[in-house]
Order: sequence, then C-alpha cells, then structure tokens
Amino acid sequence: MSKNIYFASDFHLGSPSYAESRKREKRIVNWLNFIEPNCAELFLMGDIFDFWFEYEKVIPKGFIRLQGKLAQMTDSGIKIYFFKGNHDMWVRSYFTEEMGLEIISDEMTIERGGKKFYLHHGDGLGPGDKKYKFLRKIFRSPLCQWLFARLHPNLGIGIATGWSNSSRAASNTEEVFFGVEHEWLAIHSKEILQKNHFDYFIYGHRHLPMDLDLGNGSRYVNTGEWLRYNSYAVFDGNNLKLEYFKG
Ligand SMILES: [Mn+2]
Repeated sequence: MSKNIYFASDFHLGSPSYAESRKREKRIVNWLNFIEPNCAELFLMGDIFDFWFEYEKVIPKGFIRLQGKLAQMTDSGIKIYFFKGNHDMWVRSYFTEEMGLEIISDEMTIERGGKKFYLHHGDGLGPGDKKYKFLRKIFRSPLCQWLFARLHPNLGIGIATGWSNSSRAASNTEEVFFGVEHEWLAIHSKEILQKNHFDYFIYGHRHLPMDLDLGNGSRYVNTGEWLRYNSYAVFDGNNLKLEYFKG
C-alpha cells in the first residue's frame, strides 16, 4: 500500500459562532489539501457538524467549502467514510448522492496492511451513561426524525442550534484524561479484546487526542477534535500515528 489512510473527527462546524466556524472550516480544507496527494481513504469519525438535519428537500445552510472539497476528493477516486456522530446522526442520502460519502451508522471493522481496526464515533459505548444511551435510541428513531421534520426549518434548526450552542463543544473547556483504567472507550475496547483481536481501536467523541497501550499489541487512538487540537490519525500501511495539523 503506497498511500495513507487518515482519520479525523469532531470538527463541530457551526459552533460556537459563524465566524469561528468559518475559520475552522478553512483550516480543515487546508488540511484536506495537504493530505490529498497521499490519501487513499479518509475516515470522518463523527461530529463533523455541530448540528445537521436533512429534510427531504432542504439542507442546512453553510459548510459549502468543506462539502465541495469532499465532493472533489471522492470524484478523484479517494474513498471517504462519514460516521454518524451524536451531533450529526440525522444524515440521509444527501452526503452520498452529492459528495459520494459512505455513511456508517455504528461501528465498522476493517483490515488494512495486515492490521485490524475497530472504528466508531464513540458515543453510547462502555459502562454508564444510561440516560444518553436511552436518548440515543429515541433520537435515532425514524419517528423522531419524522416529527422533527414537521417543524418549519427556521424553527427546527433554530431550536437545534440553540441547543448545540449550549453543548460541550461550544463551551470549549479542555477535557481531562481519566487514566487508562477509567477511560470508558478504553474499557469498551478491552471488553472487545476478550473475544476478538484488533490492532487499533479508533474513536472520536472524547475531544481529547490520545494514544493508549491496551496490551497485547493493541492500541486505542482517539482522534481528538479541531476546536483546539487539530488532531488526526494517519496509517501509512505499517504504523498508526497521532498527528497535529499546524497549517
Ligand atoms: Mn463531539
């Protein structure tokens, strides 16, 4: 394999303000331009948008530079996967039809260069957080999406934007590492390792870039986020590395 595979998540475009989001979008497009010559596959691991809702005939305004860039990349033969995050689970067919992205709803397992990868946005996994796991089922239900779509977009997107602006991404407080024993995605990964071997577990959601040794040659890499870290993971066919875009 001569080209690289890239992983990134949690751009949270749209948050905390239009101007801030536009700056971040520009940085992300610069990063995509930077990786493009060496990119075979790109995994967008969730929460790319701080809020997304796709009506049957209407999509939210904004983010057009990123959308155009992704469309151009898939047109040129780069494979791009879009994982549903907890902020942008309400995608339908638009990203596939207009941008050529493959939508991934939950976990995905792949093998590249003889290494096995377990990939997931990271929400609703591991011990605890029963309230969120319950809400996730409701939000993901077709009925919930159908009901939300009955609201006029000005109202629906207005409510949702207010809601997501009160979320963690908007407050942009720095996350604190809990230690490998307490990081719930490490706990989740170790449970999976009891039954199946994976070389790499890659998640987003945590908003803290990390690269943890899980034992027996397995690692947990978190792709971090782009409000503060501009972090991503790259696999060159042999090694997986966590990197930070400086552009
Ligand atoms: Mn997030």
